[in-house]
Amino acid sequence: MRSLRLILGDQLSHSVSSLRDYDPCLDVILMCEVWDEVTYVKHHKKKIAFLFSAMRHFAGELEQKGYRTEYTRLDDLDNSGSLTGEVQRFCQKHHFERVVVTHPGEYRVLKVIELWQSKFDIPVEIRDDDRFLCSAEEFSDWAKDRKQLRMENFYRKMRQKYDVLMVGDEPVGGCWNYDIENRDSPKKGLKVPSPYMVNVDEITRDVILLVSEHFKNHFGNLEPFHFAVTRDDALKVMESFIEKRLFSFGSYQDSMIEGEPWMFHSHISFYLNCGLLQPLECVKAAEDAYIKGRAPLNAVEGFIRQIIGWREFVRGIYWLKMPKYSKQNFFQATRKLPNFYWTAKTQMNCIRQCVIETKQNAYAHHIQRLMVLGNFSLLVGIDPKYVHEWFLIVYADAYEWVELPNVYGMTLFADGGCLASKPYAAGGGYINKMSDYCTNCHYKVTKKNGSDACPFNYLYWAFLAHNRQKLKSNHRIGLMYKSYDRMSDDKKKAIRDDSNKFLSDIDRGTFV
Ligand code: FAD
Ligand code: DLZ
Ligand code: SF4
Repeated sequence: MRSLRLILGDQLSHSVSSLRDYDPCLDVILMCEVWDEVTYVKHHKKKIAFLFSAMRHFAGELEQKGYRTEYTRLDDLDNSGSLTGEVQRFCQKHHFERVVVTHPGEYRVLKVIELWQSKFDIPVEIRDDDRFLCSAEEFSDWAKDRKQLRMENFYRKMRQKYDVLMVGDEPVGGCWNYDIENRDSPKKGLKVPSPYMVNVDEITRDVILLVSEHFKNHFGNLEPFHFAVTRDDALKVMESFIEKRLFSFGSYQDSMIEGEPWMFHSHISFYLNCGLLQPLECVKAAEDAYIKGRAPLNAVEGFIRQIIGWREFVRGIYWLKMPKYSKQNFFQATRKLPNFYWTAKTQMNCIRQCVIETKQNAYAHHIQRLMVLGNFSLLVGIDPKYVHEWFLIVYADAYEWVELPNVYGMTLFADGGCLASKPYAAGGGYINKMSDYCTNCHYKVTKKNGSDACPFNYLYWAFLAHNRQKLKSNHRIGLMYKSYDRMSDDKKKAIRDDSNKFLSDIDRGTFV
């Protein structure tokens, strides 16, 4: 059957299900750069350049392998500007008998694709995305009849299923989770290896030019650009992580150092999420390093948990709960996102550093996202839809299936505890323990109240007090209310006053 095989921008895997049973005599592959996908939110310039360059390289590889490939460039004159428009155009051009596509990563795109069958009067086959380690059906089976969905239980099941770090039915080392060993503060003078950098080639140079011409008003710096844009280079990034960073990944997983955006993290989310790397090969490479004695268990287990645990778990939640998931707002937060999330113009050094690095790299590591940028938006009550939009725009690894549950579930508790057991709220003490940001800050992290006190300190208590009815029965937060209740009335008033002033300055746009 003469088939149009559509490959989306995050489906850049030679093993992708839409390519299976490709008929070289009849079929054509379609990949397209389209205005709608680039602008439905105004993605970071580096994210667009990364994806377009990776798409162009992938299309080149397909052609070299002998696949007939149609590739629409953003500035092609006949580009209709949307996925729907491009599929329609090519269906007319080649008279296909069906469209084959792998299940998209976003609910929004799925709804668009589901309209094609009736719109174009042609069968549309949506195939499972089996590049993930747990299908939506398997996750839904696991979730069925459970009172609570917790990553830890899911993770253990995945360890067993894929026989990773197991001795028979037991976890290697006797424990499933070594998180307790993964909370070192950054030591003074800690040497962080520089990240693996790929040189820009002609294809990437063209794309950088294209993005700089068309998307001037999008957030972010295009250069320097050193992401991998091919599978070969993505593999090198992964190998370099295993060799140079994995050893310390566990210990410094939660640490932040000013001027060290990459720390001991792997920087592979860009490649995993667009299909250049596969999750199991990364997991196996880390396990192998442990077996060969090249990395300790706390680091290897921690890394593997992120991939077969968190990554699959958040995807499971996304497909289980959409579309209602994106409408939730447990704390009924309504505030707008402060402008300094775009400009970095704030005297709160932790936020300034994280925004500067995000703008430069389209990357920030997990604790910067969760405990600085996310924590602040939780404490001040920013409407989840604005936080979601920001996180989807600014990171080169952001697609809704992974970004939304991390923002709504893990960071903002907007889902009321479906994904996480408690809100990740923290005062300045946490940021001070895990980073050196406070040393260069205008505010004093040791001061709890007053105009020069660290805002996280009073905002934390004000957040708890304000949401008491909703949180008091949460056993992981309950203890904090005991501490709050022991405070004097004067102290509570100071927290309220500082917080109210801060929030009204934020609302007026006068806070820096
Ligand atoms: P490492 O720290 O080296 O971890 C290894 C891999 O584990 C990552 O590449 C990623 O694939 C996976 N992983 C780790 N944590 C998570 C997690 N919480 N959820 C899913 N996968 C995880 N990750 C994205 O891939 N895309 C996003 O849009 C995204 N948005 C986030 C938004 C917020 C508010 C928060 C708190 C987290 C978000 N994450 C997101 C998860 C995590 O921060 C990133 O996966 C990680 O920072 C990517 O950097 P890395 O590859 O160096 O990760
Ligand atoms: C994120 C993105 C961007 C910026 N551009 C394109 C594009 O031009 N063509 C395309 O096929 N995909 C693009 N994507 C990814 C999609 O917006 C979408 O996030 C994924 O395909 C998941 O459904
Ligand atoms: Fe951030 Fe507070 Fe530390 Fe300043 S003092 S860097 S605002 S935690």
